Amino acid sequence: MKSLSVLAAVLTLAAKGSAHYTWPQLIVGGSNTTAWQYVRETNNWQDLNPMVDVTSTDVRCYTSLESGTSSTATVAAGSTVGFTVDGNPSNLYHPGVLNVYMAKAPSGTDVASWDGSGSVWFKIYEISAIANGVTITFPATGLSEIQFTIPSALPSGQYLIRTEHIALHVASSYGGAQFYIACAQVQVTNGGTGTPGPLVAFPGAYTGYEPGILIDIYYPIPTNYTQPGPPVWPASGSGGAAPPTSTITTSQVTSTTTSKVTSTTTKATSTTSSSTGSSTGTTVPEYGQCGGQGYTGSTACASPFTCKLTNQYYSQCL
Ligand SMILES: *[C@@H]1O[C@H](CO)[C@@H](O)[C@H](O)[C@H]1NC(C)=O
Ligand SMILES: *[C@@H]1O[C@H](CO)[C@@H](O)[C@H](O)[C@H]1NC(C)=O
Ligand SMILES: [Cu+2]
Repeated sequence: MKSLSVLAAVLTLAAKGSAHYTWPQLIVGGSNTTAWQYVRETNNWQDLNPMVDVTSTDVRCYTSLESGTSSTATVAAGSTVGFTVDGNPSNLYHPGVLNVYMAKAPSGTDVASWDGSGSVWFKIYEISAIANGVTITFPATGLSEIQFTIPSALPSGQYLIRTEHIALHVASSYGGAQFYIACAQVQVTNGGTGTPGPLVAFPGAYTGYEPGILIDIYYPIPTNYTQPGPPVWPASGSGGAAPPTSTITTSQVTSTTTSKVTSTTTKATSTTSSSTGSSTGTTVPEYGQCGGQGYTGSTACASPFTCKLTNQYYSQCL
């Protein structure tokens, strides 16, 4: 097992440098604003790499290496704002889930000079995963932008908006989940009288061991998915943010039972072979599955990628 986790770590490193992305533009009033105008420039603005250490201060806004100043956009409570995705390619390429948090700058503090520390963050939007033990799907995957509503009950004032895509393609070992993060500065006008919450801190909100962060999305296919972080504020149905889509379970009892039997059987017949699939003549794209116990698809990777062992259940074209 030790060698497997070391290997997984090596593969995680090897996966850097391609298919990564940033969140440079705030979308206000339906229009893209200038890159890094309202969004604080993140450490990865050039190399596009994710951050993976949820205990680091960088899990807040990912700006420890940058000191660029950003402007503060004016947005009305109840209006729609968003972020664009830039990268290679310019969309949320990896399978993963999305969260958007906000935090209010203390009164008397200009949000432009506020670091977002403390238990101040509440979630206003999320796009979860849908799992039923047969398939797991990630509706955020492939989006080139996201848009969400500033809750109309949100009090007026200055806030940070933090967007986060958690990519889960190599998340089966601790530290494997990839966090693509950015924070924008906004002045919310025409606000309401709500009390946002629950409040969490970054770092602090995640340990990295949550079932939705430390997860093998490939084998066995999860029977359910638990979105990381607190519930969306305000709760679905009370106006404001779009309804959350977390924790959708189909035939949970049956799937769970089947899954347990399957994994017991698998353990009993454990093998070190990585690829038991048979080639079907088609090629597998980058990051696609190309082997693993029970896999019957193509084992040939599209050029220039090669099939690399992640664990006994999963090999991937990298
Ligand atoms: C805004 O940026 C997104 C993502 O890059 C792009 O898909 C969209 O076409 C842009 N919209 C406009 C109006 O330029
Ligand atoms: C699925 O649900 C079970 C039972 O509530 C839980 O223990 C497990 O962590 C969940 N799995 C995921 C991936 O959220
Ligand atoms: Cu990537």
